[in-house]
Amino acid sequence: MNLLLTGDLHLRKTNPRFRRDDYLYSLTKKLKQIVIIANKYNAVLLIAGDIFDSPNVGYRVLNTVVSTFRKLNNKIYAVPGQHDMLNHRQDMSETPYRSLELALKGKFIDITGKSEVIAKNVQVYGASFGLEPNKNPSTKGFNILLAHIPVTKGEPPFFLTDALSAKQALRLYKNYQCIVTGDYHIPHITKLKSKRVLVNVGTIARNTVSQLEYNPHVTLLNTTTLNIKKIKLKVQPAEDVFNLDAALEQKEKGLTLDITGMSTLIKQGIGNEIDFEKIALSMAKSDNNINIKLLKQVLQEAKS
Ligand SMILES: [Mn+2]
Repeated sequence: MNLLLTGDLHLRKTNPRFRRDDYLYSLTKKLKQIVIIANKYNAVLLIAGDIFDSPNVGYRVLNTVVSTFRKLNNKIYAVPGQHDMLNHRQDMSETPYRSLELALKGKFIDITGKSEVIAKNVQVYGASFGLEPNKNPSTKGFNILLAHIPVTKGEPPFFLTDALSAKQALRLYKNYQCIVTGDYHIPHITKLKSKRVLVNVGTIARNTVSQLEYNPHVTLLNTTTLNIKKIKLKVQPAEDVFNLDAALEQKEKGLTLDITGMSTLIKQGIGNEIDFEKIALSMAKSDNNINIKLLKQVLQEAKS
């Protein structure tokens, strides 16, 4: 059977910084492409969390997803990410994620903490953000783990304290033939000789100017042949959707520190001694909108 893998959709109606298009309209076009691709390949859609950017995205976003996903011929299996949750709580009863499940009853399956047979000898197990995935699936055959856990391609950077490398995840969840993860926004695939595979889906949305070169895609996987195909989503050129002049101006001022990223790092650092300089410089390295020279100057001045 065919599976279409995606996640980290981060649907919202407000524009991320420097985006100047109608962002929800652009996201909707991507959702429609995903539906067309899933139907073309007769695939079941797996969503590895963070469908919504926050539980407060509003009805327009919710209604857009409901009406778009209604056109899917097959089922959707999903787990919530922290962005779908209210204050990181497992109780989804006050979230658009739950409304989506109710609106698409029988079609959209929240597989958190559960498992389901989706084809002969193919089972999917789910773990939401914050829930430890089941290490011992009770079934034989092709077991799939769908989880919202941070998995990096190689060794995780120091500030992602709870992340696993793809190899670690494949070892830890060794009773799964296929592991599908969301949370870490950079997509990657690791395939072992033993015919086991990990797919970290990657985000479909370019929501920061550091992603100008990023090509959003979805991943098609056949459970029998284990063939994998990356299918690019059509997107508008970066210069049409981003206000590059404003981004450049900010870069010159050295002011585009990613505040959300910063606060996440600080939260992760609680309990340890927080080294702001290390954190800031490390973030600057991965974000080409930060003027490192200027940042160093500011840090130097702060210390003196
Ligand atoms: Mn995410």
